[in-house]
Amino acid sequence: MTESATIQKELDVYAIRQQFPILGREVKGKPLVYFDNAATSQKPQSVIDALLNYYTSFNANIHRGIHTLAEEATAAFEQTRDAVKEFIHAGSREEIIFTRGTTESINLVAYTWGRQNIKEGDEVIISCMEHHSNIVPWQMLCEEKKATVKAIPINDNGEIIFEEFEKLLSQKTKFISIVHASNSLGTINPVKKIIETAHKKGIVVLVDGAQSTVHLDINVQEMDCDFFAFSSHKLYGPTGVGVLYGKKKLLEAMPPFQGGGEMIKQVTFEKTTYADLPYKFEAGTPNIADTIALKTALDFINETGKDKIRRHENELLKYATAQLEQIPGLKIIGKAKEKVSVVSFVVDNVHPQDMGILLDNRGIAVRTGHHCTQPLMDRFCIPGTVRASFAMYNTKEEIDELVKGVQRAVKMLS
Ligand code: 7TS
Repeated sequence: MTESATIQKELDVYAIRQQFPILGREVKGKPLVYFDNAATSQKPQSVIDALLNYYTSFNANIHRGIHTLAEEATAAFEQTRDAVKEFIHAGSREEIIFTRGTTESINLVAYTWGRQNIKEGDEVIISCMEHHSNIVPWQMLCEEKKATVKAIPINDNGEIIFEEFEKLLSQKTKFISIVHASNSLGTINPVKKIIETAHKKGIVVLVDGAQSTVHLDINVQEMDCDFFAFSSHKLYGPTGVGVLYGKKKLLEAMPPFQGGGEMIKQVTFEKTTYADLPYKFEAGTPNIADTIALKTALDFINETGKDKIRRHENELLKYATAQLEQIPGLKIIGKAKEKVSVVSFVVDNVHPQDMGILLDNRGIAVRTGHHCTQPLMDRFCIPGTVRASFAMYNTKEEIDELVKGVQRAVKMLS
């Protein structure tokens, strides 16, 4: 038995596939090959059942009712907070704030910590490979405050140039917001080293974990980040839920994000006092059903085993890279030493969108375009890429289909 066969057996990818009902469907008369996992992952039956179970058995608003349904819903909602705390190894459950997703988590920090702490002339550092959701909130903040956003350059492999990062740091630097794993390149950034360097200068750091949380072990205490943001829907969980982790001391000192119910201690027309953490940042009725089902998704990942998943995904990444690289005229964008399972590529004389359409005709779902990282595309002087991103349920046979599809498309289009 080959090494790769052993690894596949270890994960039992075919048993896993059985748990994702959508993988049984056809697209354009062909079995679906779903390679758009960096955009959103598919959901296992247990997550779908958790949603159904909530609405059929204990739908109620949380934190306010004393009746049985409200108590059950509140308990389930709060269990997800505990599960998230364990999943990212946070120090306390008060540091886990539920949001709508990574985008809202980053905006929350920009609007609260940012508005409170960024002053005229200050600098916020991001990198060249950020998703727009980790660029635009900082631009909006800096425009308001007459501060500046600066971007860390990257090399041709798509890796941060650390010396250039160090050169950007000055007395003016107040905040760094950096992606852990790039959605367009797959690059895993050395966030621990960045944080260590930043903290020596008293700079606060947010890590965008939208792409890393599903692939890597996350330990926010070991990483020592000040904030960490991610989305449930890229983690086999439902859409509409995200998490902001923040160090308690920072969260306590921050003003609330939105005002409303749930986030208050007492309201009078003269003065309102705010709720304790984490509720200070959770105004209004939250996304109860999807938050509850997020725990089921985390359980699913834990039961499958993150180590096993990572080994399998690394195998897929290696295999896809090697196969695709053999296609004449194809160039992989993003060749960092440390990568998550994302392969982005361009082909001479072939527009990514045309490639995407032809692959879809064969039932293969890839992402094409700039992937909400326009400055990164500018860095590589390309309009966009074709991106295949792999999850635990993908197989080498599916990659073979992709390679065949790309080869055919190249013949037709170039
Ligand atoms: N940060 C990164 C690194 C991302 O990849 C994404 C979404 C976000 C932030 C925003 O996450 P959201 O859940 O709030 O939307 N990335 C992608 C993608 O690559 N294709 O579609 C969405």
